[in-house]
Amino acid sequence: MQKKRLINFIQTRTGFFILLVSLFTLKYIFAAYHDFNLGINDPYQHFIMWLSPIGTATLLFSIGFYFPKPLVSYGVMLLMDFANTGLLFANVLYYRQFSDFITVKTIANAGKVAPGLGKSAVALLQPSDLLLWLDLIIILILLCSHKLQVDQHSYGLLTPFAASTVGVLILVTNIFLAETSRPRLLGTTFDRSYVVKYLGIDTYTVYDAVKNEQTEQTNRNANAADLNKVLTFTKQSKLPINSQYFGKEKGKNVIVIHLESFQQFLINLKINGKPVTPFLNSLYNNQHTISFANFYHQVGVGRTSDAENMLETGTYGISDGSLFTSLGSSNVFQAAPQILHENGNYTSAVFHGNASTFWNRDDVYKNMGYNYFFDQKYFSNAKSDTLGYGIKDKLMFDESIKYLERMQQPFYSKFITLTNHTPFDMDKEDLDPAFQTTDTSDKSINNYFETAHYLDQAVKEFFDYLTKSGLIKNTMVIIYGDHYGLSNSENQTLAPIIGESADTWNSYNDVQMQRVPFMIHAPNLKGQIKKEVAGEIDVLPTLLHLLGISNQNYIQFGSDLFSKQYQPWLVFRNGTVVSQKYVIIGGKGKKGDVYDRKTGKQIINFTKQEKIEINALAKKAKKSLKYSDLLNNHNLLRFYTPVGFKPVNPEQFDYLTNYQQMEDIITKLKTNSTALISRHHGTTTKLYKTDAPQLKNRSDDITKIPADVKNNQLSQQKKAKNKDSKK
Ligand code: GP9
Ligand code: MN
Repeated sequence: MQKKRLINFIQTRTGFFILLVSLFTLKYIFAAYHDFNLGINDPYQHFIMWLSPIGTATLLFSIGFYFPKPLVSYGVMLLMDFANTGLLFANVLYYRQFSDFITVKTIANAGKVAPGLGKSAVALLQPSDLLLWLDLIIILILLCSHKLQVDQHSYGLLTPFAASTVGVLILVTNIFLAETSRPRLLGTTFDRSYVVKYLGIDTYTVYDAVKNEQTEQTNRNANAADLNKVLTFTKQSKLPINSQYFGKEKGKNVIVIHLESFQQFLINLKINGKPVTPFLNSLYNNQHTISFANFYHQVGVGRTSDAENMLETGTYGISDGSLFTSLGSSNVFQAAPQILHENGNYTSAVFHGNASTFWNRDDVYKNMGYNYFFDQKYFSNAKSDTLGYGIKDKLMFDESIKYLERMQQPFYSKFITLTNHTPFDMDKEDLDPAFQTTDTSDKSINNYFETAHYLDQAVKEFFDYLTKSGLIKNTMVIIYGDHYGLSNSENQTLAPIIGESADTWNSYNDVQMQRVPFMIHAPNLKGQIKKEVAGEIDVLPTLLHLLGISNQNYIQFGSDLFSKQYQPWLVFRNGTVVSQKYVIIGGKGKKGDVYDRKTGKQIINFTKQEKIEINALAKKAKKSLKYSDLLNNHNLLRFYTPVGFKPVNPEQFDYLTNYQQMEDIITKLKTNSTALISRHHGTTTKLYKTDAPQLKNRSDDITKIPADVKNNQLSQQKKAKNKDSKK
């Protein structure tokens, strides 16, 4: 009886419509679990994902409902279903190949990708794909054979309208739930897969199209005249070189160690009588390290990606999101990897244990000219080896060696650490029993010292390897903290631990907490601790000059810190300005409050001279951000190619075959190969010593190349196993 009623219901137009929506939803949920790696890890997220296809499918299919003619109405509903299934199917195939979702830009550039994809498209098909089309095939057969009747009633406008309204309501609920689970999901997208996870493929596609159109619109409104304004402005920051430092590290390898969430106050800090970071302390004071005591991060909401952007390009992040995710796929970059490639034949690589899509790195790095990107896929994904965003730092460094030693020298390589990331969790086995952390009411603070201590040990192990392998002799190591780890709301609890008072804590102290380490270490450098204020924006010009590459023709907003004419000042992304003399609070703080930077005293009555200086600084800072935004938001570098620079062709990079590419080059170059493994006549991985407990009783050799890396089969299977590695 029940069955009969159901069949009768399906024979109505409303029933048919609900059938299509339900079947599509089921297919979508199947694909989401079977084909995508969305990192869904709590029941609430599962629920949101199930909901995500319903709103848009209801809305789309309801269009067919508005047509009065029964056949047309059914036809349009089916057409919408076909189109929506096609979009899902295309994403499934694309994801299998690229571990990413299709963007509007990808579609626009389909011509460039299609030839490669075409060949492999058939190979990408799996029997399960049939499930995505099966419902439509059966429905068509049933309709054609009249087993399923077309409802001949006329429905007017009310029912279709009700159907669309339900669709809109579900969609709004979906967006609301997504925002509660992941605040500012759409405001500051950091990963396409997050948008898909919470809002589904359809909403993601519309969102991406709108974003793309906004970018194009802005680009259309820009012209070369804007570029000249930027060029004129950045000329001011170009300072005469200091011959004592210019070219001092010419031809050397460069290793950048990106210390996640690492703040300067950790340096030389003791907790319960023990230093938190003994190794970094020793490096800070090392006779061959130039350290900066007053180096500030300048990131905005793009956090890590903003820090990376400043270091790679010498331009600021944007004011309203992450430049990497908003503009990184489309903008033209003149970034360190390509500059070094063109001026010194450097090979470049990034090592980072998170998924390649995070912060849109897979696109951005190609546009910057990075030869290789070793992401999550290249590292162990055993449960005990990963935490939070990805592989634990000690293992990341250890497992990187087999790749690093295969890079042709000189290389420019960046290691982005992860373990010291909020909420600073650690597995018990990784804790150092000899180090006792604080016991404050704030768990993050207590945890922070433990993860920082762990990171310190990881960096030490890596340095020991650099020394043993001899790499240190021809390498310049740059170490920096990307941004704060503890937020301003935690500073008062932290105050007594760092010898400050919670009662007198103010915005000046918050600004001082934004200091992060910046150290340059090389055997031929004379160590010193510099007191001048500086910021992340200054790293690239400084680095280029140390390598003997003039930054004269590049558009960069920072200055060479070693120039005798360096004027110490910097601006935060929120507008706060720091100079040698002043801290001028901007952004959300009490606007305009000015402090004496050295004493921390607020300046209330300004002398005439102070007023002039402060106004000039504020004006310069504002202009600096303004012109950087003009440059980046309008993609102005497409109008400008400096002498000696070759624009990057991102198409030449394929991060799925890094290992094979390096091997091929070594084979081709034979005795001319400059890779460490060639020079050393064998692997150096055995020189790496770590106390990581995960490796103690492991029978398989972690230094071995994983089979899928070796055979270039880095793909779905490995990713699928990796479900819990995302936040
Ligand atoms: C993610 C890692 C952390 O891959 O770089 O990013 P953050 O949250 O610090 O921006
Ligand atoms: Mn970070």
